[in-house]
Amino acid sequence: MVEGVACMWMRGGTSKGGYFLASDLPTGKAREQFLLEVMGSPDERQIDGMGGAHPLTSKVAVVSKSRRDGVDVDYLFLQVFIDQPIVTDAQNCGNMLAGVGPFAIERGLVAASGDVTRVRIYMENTGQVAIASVATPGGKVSYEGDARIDGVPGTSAALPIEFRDTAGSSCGALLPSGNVLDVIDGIEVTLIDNGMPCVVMQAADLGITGAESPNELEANEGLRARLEGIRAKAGPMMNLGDVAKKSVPKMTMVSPATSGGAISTRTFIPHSCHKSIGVLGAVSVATACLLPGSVAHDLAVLGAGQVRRLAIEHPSGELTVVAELDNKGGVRSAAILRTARKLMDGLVFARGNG
Ligand code: NQM
Repeated sequence: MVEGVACMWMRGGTSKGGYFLASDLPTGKAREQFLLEVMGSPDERQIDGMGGAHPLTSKVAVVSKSRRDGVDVDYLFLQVFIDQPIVTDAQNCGNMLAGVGPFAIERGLVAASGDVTRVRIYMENTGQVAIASVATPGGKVSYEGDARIDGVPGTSAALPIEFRDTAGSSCGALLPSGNVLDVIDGIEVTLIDNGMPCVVMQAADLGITGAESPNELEANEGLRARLEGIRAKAGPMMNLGDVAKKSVPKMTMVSPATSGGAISTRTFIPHSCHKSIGVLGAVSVATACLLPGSVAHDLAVLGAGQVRRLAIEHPSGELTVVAELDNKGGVRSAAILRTARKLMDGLVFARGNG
């Protein structure tokens, strides 16, 4: 690929990465190799590429016009590993999802209609649909606004996203082991997937308070080894098979909320500790909170009513999940608020080319 490839670099929620039209990218192994070179992987500093040397800034969204009924665009999320030559579609990303609606409108895949354009997005990684509401005053995407999300400085246009039917997105069932509580390596866990496969554990059971900073937790070698041991056993129990080279399941440790929210979290994704929490990870943790018998239920402040606002606290603030319950108390749909911003629109070059 001698010529550069059209690419928009965007912040989506608390993540950042490259947005491509599927038609602009090669396919199969050639696409993997191209994206590794674009990001500068494998290299822990990603010095020869665009990646930011952290899993949250080494992400790609591949977008195309959808042929599916009732859907505008298809979105494939790809995680580009930093220090290994791996590009995986084994997980979804609800943060990069926030940039997909604006990107689709900017590239002419979806026509803006009115002040807010609803973009129906099929998430190819998990086979589910999300609906993003994008600010389009005067028929153009606007990134300016007064919405604030924790983990991002300043304010931007509000970009609410609704999820339906996310249960069992990658694991085939909300509770893939069939249990609300399992025990792995002597630790009680709730194995759950409401959009993101997560192993939920009580922080206290792992000998931490749950108030530690991500840097402190990453420096705790004993904790990391314990989490990886649990993760390896949780993978097959969650129908994910051998997860040694996968970025799922995520490992979330919960403790009582400290700032008036529903619960406090610290999440390994799975080897670095998230500075906040993933969107679908937060939806899965909120769902665990609402399930009687889970490791999170008794620690959580749940409120009352058919619609619950659960502020999932994380190291840089909180992410509120608005969960609508069904008649059995399960989560029927979930909505979250994100923002996104266009950072760069141009051509990106693979190593040795251009
Ligand atoms: O859970 C991080 C992120 C994510 C994924 C991760 C995400 C989600 O913060 O929906 O957004 O867990 O790898 O972007």
